[in-house]
Amino acid sequence: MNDLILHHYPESPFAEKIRLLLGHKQLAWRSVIIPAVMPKPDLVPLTGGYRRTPVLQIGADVYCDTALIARVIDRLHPQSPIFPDASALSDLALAQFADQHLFAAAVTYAFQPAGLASVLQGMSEQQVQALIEDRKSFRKGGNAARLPLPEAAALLNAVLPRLQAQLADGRPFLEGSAPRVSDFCVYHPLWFIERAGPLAAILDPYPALRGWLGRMKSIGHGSPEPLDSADALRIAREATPAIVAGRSRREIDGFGVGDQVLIAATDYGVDPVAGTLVDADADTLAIRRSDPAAGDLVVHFPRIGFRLTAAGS
Ligand SMILES: N[C@@H](CCC(=O)N[C@@H](CS)C(=O)NCC(=O)O)C(=O)O
Repeated sequence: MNDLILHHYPESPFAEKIRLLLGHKQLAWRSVIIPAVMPKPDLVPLTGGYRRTPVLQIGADVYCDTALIARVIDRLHPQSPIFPDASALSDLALAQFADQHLFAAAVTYAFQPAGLASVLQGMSEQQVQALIEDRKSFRKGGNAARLPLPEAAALLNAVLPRLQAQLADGRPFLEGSAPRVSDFCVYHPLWFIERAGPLAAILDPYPALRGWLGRMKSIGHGSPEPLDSADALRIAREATPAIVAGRSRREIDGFGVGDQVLIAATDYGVDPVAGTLVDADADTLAIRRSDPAAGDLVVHFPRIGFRLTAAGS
């Protein structure tokens, strides 16, 4: 019941961030492959509407967004911590920068015509069209526009030499001898660029960076075992959500435990999730909800990057 169940698909960079973290912790985990486009009929009953990739399920607890998923895995499996100093602002800042800006630049860069064939390898013409249509509606209502190519290239040209410089003293990882959260967050956008055929040459002038990419890749994915999505729903139905602390932030957000609320990402994939607020602190929000297929659940979100509103608003 306490198995870590990752709902993901192989081509997702954010999923790769978490697969690699599971490898870093040398964990066994269950792997549910979900569709890359809507509909996601066995995922949405778990999340209540959130559709982004990946999602972590532990019994009847569902964790959305890799910023939170990474913290949860680090807390439950504290060996080789990637947040050795939980209050360090530098970890949070570099992680957010990479997940948001470096990722956006990598996607625009890799989706140039010269990279498309490699990035979309194995997909039929029909699947490619479905992906394009899906991603248009995915961005609707969010505050993150797609980054134009000149800006994406400018960002990469500013960041890549700095990563090279940071690693040039021979340190194995960005902050020293062991990987921290920033390594995983910087890795997944560059992993995506590496998959973009001839466009991956943008990494060639940076040998220390290439060496670091190889070290990160060799961490591997731990020990995944396939799990059917119907079994993941059954596991949720048969489990009881972990008791959450029940903290309230009424004085800050205007909401308290017991309120009916909606929670939605602000950048893209903004589908709201409705439920009863059960926990809220500076870093996390959690709501309780029920679903006929998945039973009673608690769905958890990071606080940063999510909007909390009253149900019916
Ligand atoms: N901030 C989110 C971003 C996740 C994200 O952008 N995931 C992409 C895949 S890499 C996605 O959801 N794409 C649409 C989909 O899979 O339906 C996180 O850290 O989990």
